[in-house]
Amino acid sequence: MFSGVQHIPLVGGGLDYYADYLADPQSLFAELRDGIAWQQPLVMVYGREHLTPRLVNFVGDTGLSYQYSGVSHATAPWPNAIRALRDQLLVDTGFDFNCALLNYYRDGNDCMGYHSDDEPELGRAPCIASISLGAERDFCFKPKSGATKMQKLNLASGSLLVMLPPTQQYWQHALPVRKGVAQGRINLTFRKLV
Ligand SMILES: O=C(O)CCC(=O)C(=O)O
Repeated sequence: MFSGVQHIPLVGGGLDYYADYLADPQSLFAELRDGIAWQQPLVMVYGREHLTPRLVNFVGDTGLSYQYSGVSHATAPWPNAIRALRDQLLVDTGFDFNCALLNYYRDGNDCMGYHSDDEPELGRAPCIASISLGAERDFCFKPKSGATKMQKLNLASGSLLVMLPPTQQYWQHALPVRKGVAQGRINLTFRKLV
């Protein structure tokens, strides 16, 4: 059982951070690293095709699809361990999720640029719950308005970060390159497609 939650207020939103949400993150990391059919889609950047700088997969309830890296992807069935986490998140946070985007950063060269999870199919004010496994990585936030400074959190293995509504409306987040990180990290972002 996790020890507690830290609330981080943001102007226009807020974060709940559970540093030790999972008891054995390393086993789940190994299970997912070896068991998920990871993909590396091509993405268009300034008119040129590039491989996405991380591996991904998308799981969830049957029949859903989600647009990432410019392409629509249908859900793969929930792996048992991730479905169990989805069920536990409903108990612990009160938020109900029907899919999860999985990201595998093989080392500190893999990354994700600034964006908001604000696609129309997530509804007007989505909640995003993000579980981290493996290497600790910096997670950066900046307001869309540019009004306040960038903020940084170090996401621990086994942690849960809940980005509360309406954070996606006003803030962007990113996982920058960290050249010194040799270990892999897996991130599960639970979402609700409406
Ligand atoms: O890996 C992370 O912690 C961030 C993932 C993320 O921003 C996303 O999937 O939209």
